[in-house]
Amino acid sequence: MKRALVTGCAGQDGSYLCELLLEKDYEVHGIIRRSSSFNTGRIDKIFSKLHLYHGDMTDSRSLAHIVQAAQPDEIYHLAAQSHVAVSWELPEYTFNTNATGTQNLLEIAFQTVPGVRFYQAGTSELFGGDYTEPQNEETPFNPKSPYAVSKQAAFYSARNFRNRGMFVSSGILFNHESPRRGETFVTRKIVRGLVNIHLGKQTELRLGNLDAKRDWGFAPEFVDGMWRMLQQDKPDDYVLATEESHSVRDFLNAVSRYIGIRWEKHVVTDSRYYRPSEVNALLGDYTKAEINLRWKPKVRFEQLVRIMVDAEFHGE
Ligand code: NAP
Ligand code: G4F
Repeated sequence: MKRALVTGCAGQDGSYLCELLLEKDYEVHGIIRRSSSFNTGRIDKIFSKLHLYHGDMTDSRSLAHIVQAAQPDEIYHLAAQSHVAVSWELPEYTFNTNATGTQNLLEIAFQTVPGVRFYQAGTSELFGGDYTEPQNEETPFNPKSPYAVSKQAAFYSARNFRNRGMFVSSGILFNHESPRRGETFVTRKIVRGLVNIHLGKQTELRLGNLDAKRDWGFAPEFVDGMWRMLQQDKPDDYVLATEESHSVRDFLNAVSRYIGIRWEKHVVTDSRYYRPSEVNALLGDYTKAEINLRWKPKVRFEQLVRIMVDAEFHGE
């Protein structure tokens, strides 16, 4: 039986990945954070099957203890301060968690379980959003937020450990969403807000830039891609995306059409949700993943919208 350690196992991706690994008969170890209220809602259904540890990416002693105890064959490093807008308010914490924390975890893994296979959660935010051509593994980085800077540092830490002989692969993942997406990310915020408005529980929805474009995929398919990266003969970097880009306004239109309401009557643009520097448009090219990993997304934009709206009405 293979053993996996998942950091950020209670997050959107972590929860789907733990389910996938359990289905594949892995022994799954996961790191959760101490919180004053319940923060394990996404993994409640599989809670008893997981080996859970309290830890924090800013506490390297806790990480050393956990890696030693879990003795993983594979590490999926997903824990991060993952909110781009919040990273301007918490730049130091974001860097400590995402960059220094990753460097420390890699060092600990290298010392403790040198044969481990390591997945690093990289992001399309690295590209900066000003390219007109689809972005792939060769596209230069242009990080535009404290979050993206921290993820660029983590990306190169991962590279350095690969150069030292460790099996370390980085996914450069474009946005991926699901009914488990955090409520403050734009897709879930829109779905939740418009469903609540439809049900008479909310009167308005406050949003920022409606013109930004993203390449939105379905999270369960993306965690399958992470697993595939660690099953290859050699470590490498891979873009996962859908090769379709839509604006926030398109997302509002699609949700409204499906629910049968007019968002224009309820949405208020609020400067609070604009960013000091915006990533205007992202569009990924997943050719390399399709060839090497045999990975291809099936859920397209309209279906993603339907999955999220249906779950908001009826539960997952
Ligand atoms: P998420 O839902 O925000 O989950 C992040 C997880 O990390 C949460 O469980 C969180 O704990 C945990 N965490 C945060 N700070 C931590 C710390 N200091 N120590 C330990 N754990 C900490 O994010 P996600 O969407 O699943 O994304 C997973 C990873 O992929 C992240 O690294 C993200 O940056 C990256 N990524 C995501 C996307 C996307 O579109 N979803 C795209 C590209 C890359 P709590 O549950 O207690 O908050
Ligand atoms: O949903 P978002 O907050 O996601 P963003 O910034 O693209 O980041 C997500 O995807 C990255 C991959 O590219 C991940 F690395 C990262 O961890 C995270 O998962 O915002 C999407 C777009 C932005 O352009 C933002 O300005 O939506 C725009 N937006 C407009 N109104 C809003 C809002 N975003 C949020 N969160 N809230 C709004 O009210």
